[in-house]
Amino acid sequence: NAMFSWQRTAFHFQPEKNWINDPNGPLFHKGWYHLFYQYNPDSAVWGNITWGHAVSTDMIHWLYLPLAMVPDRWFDANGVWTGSATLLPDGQIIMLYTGSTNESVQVQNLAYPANLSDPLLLDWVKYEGNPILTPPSGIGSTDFRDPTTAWIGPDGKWRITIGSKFNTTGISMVYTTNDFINYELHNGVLHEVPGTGMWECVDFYPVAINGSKGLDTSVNSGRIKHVLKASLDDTKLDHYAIGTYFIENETWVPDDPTIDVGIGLRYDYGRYYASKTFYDQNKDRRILLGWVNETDTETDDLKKHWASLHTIPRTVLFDSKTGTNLLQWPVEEIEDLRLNSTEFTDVLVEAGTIVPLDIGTATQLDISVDFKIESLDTEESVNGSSGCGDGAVDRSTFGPFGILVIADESLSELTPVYFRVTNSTDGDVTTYFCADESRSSKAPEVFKQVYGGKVPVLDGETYSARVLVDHSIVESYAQGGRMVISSRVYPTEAIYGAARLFLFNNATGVNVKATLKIWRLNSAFIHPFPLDQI
Ligand code: DQQ
Repeated sequence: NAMFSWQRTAFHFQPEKNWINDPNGPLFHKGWYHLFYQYNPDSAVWGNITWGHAVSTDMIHWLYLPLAMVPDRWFDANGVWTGSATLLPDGQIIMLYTGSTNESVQVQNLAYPANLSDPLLLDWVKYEGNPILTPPSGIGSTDFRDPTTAWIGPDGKWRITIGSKFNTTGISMVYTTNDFINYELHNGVLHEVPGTGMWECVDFYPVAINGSKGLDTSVNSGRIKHVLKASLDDTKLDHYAIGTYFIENETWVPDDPTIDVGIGLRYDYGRYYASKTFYDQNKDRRILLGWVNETDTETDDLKKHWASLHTIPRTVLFDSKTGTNLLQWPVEEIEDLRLNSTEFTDVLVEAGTIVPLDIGTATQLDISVDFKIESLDTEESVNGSSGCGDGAVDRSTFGPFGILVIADESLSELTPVYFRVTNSTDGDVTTYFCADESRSSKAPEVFKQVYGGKVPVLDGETYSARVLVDHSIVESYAQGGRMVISSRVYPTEAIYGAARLFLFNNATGVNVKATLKIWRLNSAFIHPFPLDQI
């Protein structure tokens, strides 16, 4: 079906057709990255949830494999829901996942590969004794899901954490186990935050305070911190916080209680949910995968026969410069898609102007841009319109300035990705990074939003962004990955060869200079694994 075919992405992971949601059980095994995912094999809306499966050697060029697990047992009859993998020191692979039972009770189940020597891990065995965990007393039967990757303590016991809620308090419970069959519930929670509601897809992992390597989930010594992430069911936002894990009493304490889980930082200030990290032992890095859903209508999704996608996998590191946030960055393998590049140096963009960037068709791009602002001398005179304001049309002294992506020649459709700097009377400079979808599509009934928030810019830094453009998704990274925004856009004019790229400066008080390197990106040609050839 060619309906809206220009909205299909070229290098983001999507199934061939139908509905996808959360990434599940990512792992690296015998030369292959494995991605499992929440998948409806029958329709472009959520339901009949099974585990789809794909492999890749670089997390970009994925190959679809047959379904890994389907809802065929009483303990997962209403869905094989989200789960995580744990690689044991002896080479075994443990897969823990949530089953929605025949009575729609959320339980945890154990599965493992039938044949570890198969690099493709095609066959999965569900443990006969499932479920291995049922909702503990005091926990609602539909508030108990998404087990994490396990980590091992000095006592030789493995731990997992599972999100839930108690009234309106979001919580994460800890279980210990020796064999992944018998578990003990720890008395007291790993963490809780009042008012944040049900915690889905909890993730918990160490990050090094210095250095550029990721850490195995069990690392708990040296100069490290622990990240706790929850996907908030009430708001559909992924919130993380950085803190310290005390294994002696199985608690985690945020560095700054005012930016605790669910009330502070987000992985992505756009459309993004149900993410999960894993430690990639192949390249010593921690990789973050996330789900981005559609913002068009369900009717359109049914017509086009597909819905949702995953972001480009991102490496995750602690930001040792700010000490307060993570850094996310597209995996280096995406750079293998780079075709020809065009460079622009110190392009002057005067206040109130738009400058076209002559790069040809602009539907698949990897953009690096640096802005220098002429001066920040005057005080900001912005009245009331702070942050991202009402979008890129909302002018103030020092912004917004940025780029217009997925724009047509006549600017009838465009998506500004931009910075806005404010300078208060007391001399505090604040920078916001934003993406404005409000003019991104002429199609009716598309949900269009202005996304964004504050991004730390340190002394001497320019305003820098990396933007990945792929037909109907724009992933924008500011200041080396301190802040990320993923947007879905549904152009009707700015499609195929009609899509263009522009610089803009809508500040009233300053000129800016932009330096860019722009690569056209190849498609990843994601397709079925040629199983008949092996
Ligand atoms: N998606 C799964 C659940 C999880 C939710 C069901 C988050 O396990 O809590 O498809 O998107």
